Amino acid sequence: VPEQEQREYAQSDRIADNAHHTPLLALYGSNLGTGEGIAREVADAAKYHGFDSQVGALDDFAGNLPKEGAVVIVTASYNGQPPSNAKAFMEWLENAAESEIQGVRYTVFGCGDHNWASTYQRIPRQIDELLAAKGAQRLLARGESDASGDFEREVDEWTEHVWPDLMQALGLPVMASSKPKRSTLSVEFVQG
Ligand code: FMN
Repeated sequence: VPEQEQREYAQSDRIADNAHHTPLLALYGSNLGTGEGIAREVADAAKYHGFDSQVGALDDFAGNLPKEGAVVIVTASYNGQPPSNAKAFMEWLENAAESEIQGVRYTVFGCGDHNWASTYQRIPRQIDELLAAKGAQRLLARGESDASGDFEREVDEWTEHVWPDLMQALGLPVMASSKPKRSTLSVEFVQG
């Protein structure tokens, strides 16, 4: 077996050994694909960190947020309103009973643009605040990126910190090498 293949085998073997199978649901509210791309990367990277992950649009989980594992929500805003695949989710969340929300463990990452000054990050902020107010457990403080700012750096920094921070918040052992191959992540991001 060539040395390269041996190394790859050892690598995937180590990942499988470390799998803890905690469920992780990455949800997006996205019209143009930025938030969806980030959520898909989160779901991919989650597998590397031993989670069982799934990805979906916020609207597909209106009334159905899981209370096991973690929920990572990535969303944009459009003139202060939810993206089209997050409208039903927002409506549900605004009216949801605490019993529907209690037990959910989550964190939010917002995609915004400071040129919409009065409604900058409005939807990620509202989701973060409504979930906390109704009794969900905020695992990590909300992150944000600004399409008219240093967008890529903000996304990269968040992506790098989210795994050790999330795993610590969930009481999971943080892997010695908890950094995914960053080159893979950024290649996927550019193409996504
Ligand atoms: N960003 C904000 O923070 N607040 C806004 O109110 C807001 N309104 C927008 C309205 C329009 C018509 C457009 C094109 C963008 C707006 N943005 C706003 C910026 C988007 O949320 C941002 O570009 C985001 O990255 C888009 O994500 P998506 O590609 O997942 O849809």
